[in-house]
Amino acid sequence: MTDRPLKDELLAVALEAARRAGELLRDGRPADLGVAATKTSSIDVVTEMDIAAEKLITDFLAEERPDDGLLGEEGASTAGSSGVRWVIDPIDGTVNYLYGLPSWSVSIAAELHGEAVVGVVAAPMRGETYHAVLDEGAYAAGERVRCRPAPAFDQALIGTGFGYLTERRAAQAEVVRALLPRVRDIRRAGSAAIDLCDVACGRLDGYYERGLNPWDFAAGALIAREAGARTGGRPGDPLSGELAVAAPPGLFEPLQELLDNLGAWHD
Ligand code: LIP
Repeated sequence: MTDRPLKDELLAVALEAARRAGELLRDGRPADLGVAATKTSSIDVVTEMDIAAEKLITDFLAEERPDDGLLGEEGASTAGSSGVRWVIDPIDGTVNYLYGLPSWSVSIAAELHGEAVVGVVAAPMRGETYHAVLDEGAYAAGERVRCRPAPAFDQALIGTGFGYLTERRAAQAEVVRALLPRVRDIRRAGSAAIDLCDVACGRLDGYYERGLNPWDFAAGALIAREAGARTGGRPGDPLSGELAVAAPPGLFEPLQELLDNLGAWHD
């Protein structure tokens, strides 16, 4: 059990870090923003703003909570000694940010002994910040949110995303091809953290993706669960890079089963 003062402190620190990074990214985006580097492929890009935002966040966290561990998409990695580890995606939806599309976010989660206890996702271009504290519900712009009740499967609006490697993208395309005729529609918005928060807010009925990293889902998955959604991977497995599924009970189970049968968990 996480004590009250610690929960309150972790939430306040995460909200302020996300606010500061979101402000930098929204107001400081260079008009001529380009690709600073690539990672797993030529389309897996990093900008100077990803790096700057992660530095802003990690410097702030080091001031506020110097004994905590860090794991960030752009390289932050320290063990810490407090039992708290911050899991940071400074820009989730980097390609959207690079192109000037609005669907990007700052995702910050605090884990205590490996369990996410606080999650914050700031979506500056939406003017919204989503947050959750373990066992205390999910909030969007300060208002309590709940996921939609499960619709009939063929009425479900499902979000997803794709990786950066050609072989994986080809396999993911086959899964979408099989799924699309069975559901209301598919949305591919480009930020896993926002997709998970959209499940929490009832703006998507469900979401799935293969190939996410911990920083993509750590905060958003907690927010989705605290809004009443189930999250997981293959049947019986937790949500992971192998497969991430999030949806309200009643939709989660048939979606998870179909995705497993379609091989959404492998390339
Ligand atoms: C992104 C994810 C998104 C996925 C993209 C990319 P990034 O994270 O949030 O769901 O479909 O391919 O991985 O790289 O922008 O932090």
